[in-house]
Amino acid sequence: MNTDRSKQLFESAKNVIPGGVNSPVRACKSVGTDPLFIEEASGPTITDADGNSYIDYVGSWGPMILGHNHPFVTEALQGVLSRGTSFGAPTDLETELSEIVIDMVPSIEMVRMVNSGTEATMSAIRLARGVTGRDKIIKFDGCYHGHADSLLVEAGSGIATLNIPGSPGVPESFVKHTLSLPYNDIKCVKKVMDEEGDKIACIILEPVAGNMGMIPPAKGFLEALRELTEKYGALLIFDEVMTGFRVAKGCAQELFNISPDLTCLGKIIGGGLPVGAYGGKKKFMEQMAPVGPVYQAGTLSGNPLAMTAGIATLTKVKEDGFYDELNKKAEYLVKGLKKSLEENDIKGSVGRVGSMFGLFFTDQNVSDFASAKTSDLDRFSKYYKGMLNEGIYLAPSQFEAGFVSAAHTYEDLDKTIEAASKVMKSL
Ligand code: KE4
Repeated sequence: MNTDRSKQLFESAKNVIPGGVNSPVRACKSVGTDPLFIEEASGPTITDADGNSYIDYVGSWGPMILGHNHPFVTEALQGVLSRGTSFGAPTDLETELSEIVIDMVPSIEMVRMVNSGTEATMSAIRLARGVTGRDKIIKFDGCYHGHADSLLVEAGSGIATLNIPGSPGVPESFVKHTLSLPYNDIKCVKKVMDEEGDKIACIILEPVAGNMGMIPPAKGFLEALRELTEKYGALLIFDEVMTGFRVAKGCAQELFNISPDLTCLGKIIGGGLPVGAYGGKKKFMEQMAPVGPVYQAGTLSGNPLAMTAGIATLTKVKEDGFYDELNKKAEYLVKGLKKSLEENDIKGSVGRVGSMFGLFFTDQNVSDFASAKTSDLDRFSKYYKGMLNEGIYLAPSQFEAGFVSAAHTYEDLDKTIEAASKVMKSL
């Protein structure tokens, strides 16, 4: 496959942007290749600067649940452009998107728009600390909640991929209040909460982990966190930046029937434009400035273009049967990927929650970051490169998840399964 143009563009980019990318995982370092530069995308397909097209399972890391360039979204954006791009003042569009989110997620009574998932989790944690007057927070190894200082400990996603334990530049004092525990380890959380639960402001987690590969919550794990946070007066924060409107219409909290105190959102609610959000019970959210004393702000928060893309996207996913149809496609793909492992006798596992899926090259049962790290990274990188050669565009890291969109056809899925079967033979 000719990727000369991408190579040229990468060389130029590296002169002016660190690593040539604006987000580390895009550099494809962990799979030992150079990134493709993308020219355009439409539906399930992404096309690089050399004109090569691929079936895309990254979907901009989750937002493109409708597929790329969905006419309902792009036409809405073309319409709102005529009003202007940003006012730094409230618009009806922010209320409209907030009302849709509140209607779809019962635990959210009030919501604040921000510009990224990082801002959403950072703000939710500040709110939890403000409400409880406590400093300590609990997160889980391998969960990634964006790059706010106090969260960069044992983070997943780019950190896991680049093997940066925490990160230079984050003072010890900024992370001394952050406890990071093994995901799905109820005994460990119970022990820590029994010992210092009255000092814990919140427990934050991905209800389905997607930044150490895809790992579902163990039976009873989410329930235990809900009980323990209630018992000790800590807030339970679901970071649903990835799972929100991905794994179910009402997010992971609907799927697992748990009502968190605060929820962080992003990705899909922006429909490909920069949006994050955090929300929850009014009694908590009204502690945020300008009503309450906890401060958070953002020049472009609630931007009309971003709101419009979010409104259009959520309007489509709300339609009857959207998730049933999408999840059937994901199930079909996962079954095919499982078969490709089995028929080639490759040690590995494939799983999904909704249309978010993951594949691990390990024979261990993967339930946390430690077991995820037993995966054969060399085999993963060969798989990644092999699939790319077959025209399948996957996340360039073992520690990421894949996403099926409503635009993927069964023909795309069959092509993907055939490619996987061919590539597995070569591993
Ligand atoms: P952003 O600040 O990147 O918008 O969101 C941070 C974030 C928060 N919470 C969860 C559960 C997330 O998955 C993310 C970001 N996800 C990664 C992909 N695993 C974004 C990709 C990247 O860093 O380039």
